[in-house]
Amino acid sequence: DNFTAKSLGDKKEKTLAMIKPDAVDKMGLILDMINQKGLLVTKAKMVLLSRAEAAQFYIEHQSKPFFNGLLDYVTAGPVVAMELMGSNAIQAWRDLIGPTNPSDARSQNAQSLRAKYGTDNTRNAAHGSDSKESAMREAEFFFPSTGPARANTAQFTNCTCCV
Ligand code: IDP
Repeated sequence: DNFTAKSLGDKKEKTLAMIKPDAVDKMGLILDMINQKGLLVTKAKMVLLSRAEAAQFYIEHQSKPFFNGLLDYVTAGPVVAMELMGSNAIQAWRDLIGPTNPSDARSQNAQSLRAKYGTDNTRNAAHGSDSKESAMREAEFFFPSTGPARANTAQFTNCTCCV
């Protein structure tokens, strides 16, 4: 049995990915990119964030000049939040999405998600946690481990990664 929790080691790293409203119609293509990268989608949900929820999610940016525009953007339609798991999942997903600004993304690697589906510095198609701490906070934001929201949330129980 090679596929035990122990042998998986850092393959068990988790990150929080979010497909932003303007890229939700590309969800199938994005899931293909995730599969190709060898990452597992271990939780997923589509949600329309309230402005207050979006402000909470992006609290670290509350004093930035782009904060209000960012909230307008991420509340303009539903987002798809996913917990991804795999080897160095945080960096692997950030590599897949590319740099914040889609024009930088296009000049670095035309295949990245932001290069393909991003429009400008704000409307850049996707979010990815930037550290283990933010991954934990952001996964807890969308997929709380306690409370009533748990009741109708499916668990990825058949996966030996998730023991
Ligand atoms: P990241 O999403 O690449 O980690 P952050 O600096 O954490 O980038 O910024 C969060 C989000 O805020 C970005 O993804 C983008 O949507 C928006 N944003 C960041 N910098 C700017 C900017 O200079 N102008 C407008 N929007 C920005």
